[in-house]
Amino acid sequence: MGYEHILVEIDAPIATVTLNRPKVLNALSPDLILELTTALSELDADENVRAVVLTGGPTVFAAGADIGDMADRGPVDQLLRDQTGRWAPLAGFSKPLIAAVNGYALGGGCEVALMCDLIVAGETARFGQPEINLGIIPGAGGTQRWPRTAGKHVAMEVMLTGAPVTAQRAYEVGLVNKVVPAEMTVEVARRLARQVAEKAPLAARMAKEGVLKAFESPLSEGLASERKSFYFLFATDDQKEGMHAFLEKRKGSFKGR
Ligand code: DAK
Repeated sequence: MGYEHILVEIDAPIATVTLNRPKVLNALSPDLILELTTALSELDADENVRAVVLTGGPTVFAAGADIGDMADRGPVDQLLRDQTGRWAPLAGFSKPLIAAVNGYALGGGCEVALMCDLIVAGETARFGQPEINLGIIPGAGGTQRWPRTAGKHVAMEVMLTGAPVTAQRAYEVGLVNKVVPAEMTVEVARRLARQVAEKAPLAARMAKEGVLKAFESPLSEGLASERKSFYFLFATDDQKEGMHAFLEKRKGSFKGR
């Protein structure tokens, strides 16, 4: 399918999705969100793709939801447009998803980055939730994912002041994995994606599921779930391949089976 607001490049085993509305700093219009979630659903189903990089390109990640599109809407408009599952293909993406962030990641843009599994930030990156300046609050998980990632007080500061944090501060509070020169952001994220894509895909999937489960469940439930995934992986060809490859002193070749 051809897209108007995003670019999708597949270079198996990785893919890169680039948000592409530069004139409005990649503001997340409903059309862009639909294209993004459609593309992610397709990439999730494509067995040749094992990890995905999501970026806004060299200067901006995304300045948030499209304010022009929201300004005169009422609560019922929001409710009806926010159909269940609007963000599900992103939040529920089963493969490793790596955000490559340069420049602003604000509002919904920051929430999109927070839904990714790893974040590579260029030195120019700024992460923030400025919704309070518009008389609203985050609506795509910001109030929940910030404290779970960076802790209560950083989350409060970001929500209540509306001021973004720098890439360096985001790194220090554990929001991002790496800070790199801005011109390297996408390349470093792709390198990371290729590294992850070499691993056994089902193990990567279960590892991701396990970590996300930690945010949703009591410890005992998370541990029980982890154990079941662990047992399950012994039914895969890739577990046999991985262990025999180790014993035979060669690199494992994983098929996702
Ligand atoms: N929406 C629409 N247009 C935007 C935009 C946005 N979020 N951000 C920037 N633009 C446009 C500007 O209007 C400007 O357009 P022209 O004037 O050239 O036509 C162009 O992009 C360049 O922006 P600036 O001239 O302002 O550029 P600066 O470098 O001076 O400033 C800035 C960059 C990022 C600091 C500034 O543009 C800014 O403050 N932008 C707004 C950031 C913001 O408030 N973001 C939060 C939006 S609220 C939901 C879930 C989530 C959400 C909503 C619903 N549901 C579940 C239903 C999320 C809400 C939000 O994200």
